[in-house]
Amino acid sequence: MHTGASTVLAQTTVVTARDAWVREAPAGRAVTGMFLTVQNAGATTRTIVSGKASVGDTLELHEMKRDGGMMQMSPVKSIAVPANGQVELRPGGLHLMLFGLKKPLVPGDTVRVELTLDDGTRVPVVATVRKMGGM
Ligand SMILES: [Cu+2]
Repeated sequence: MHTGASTVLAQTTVVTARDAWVREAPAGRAVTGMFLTVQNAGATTRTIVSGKASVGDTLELHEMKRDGGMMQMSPVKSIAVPANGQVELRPGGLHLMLFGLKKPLVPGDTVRVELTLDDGTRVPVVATVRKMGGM
């Protein structure tokens, strides 16, 4: 049986995103957090160096750290995605921050984000907006 070009692996997608969600942003709120799991099926550790979102002006990579009893949030330069592993971005830890939202984000909305890796690869992410406090 001749199957022709049956190999559908047109893309060499090694780093992929899953379970992506964005915290809802009511009218008047121009900043929100985004959370997801990034998987790396490759043998080389990759790092996320930047990203952009369709709904906002800028995207920053952040982490939450406990600083003497207080949770403090600060930008980080990059987020490593270990070889043959994954990194989880979640509330209270590493996360993405969207700034300059152009309109309110309502639960159920879809947000498209593109992450850029250290080797120039772009990782498309489709995230769903979830209720505030719905973790
Ligand atoms: Cu943040």
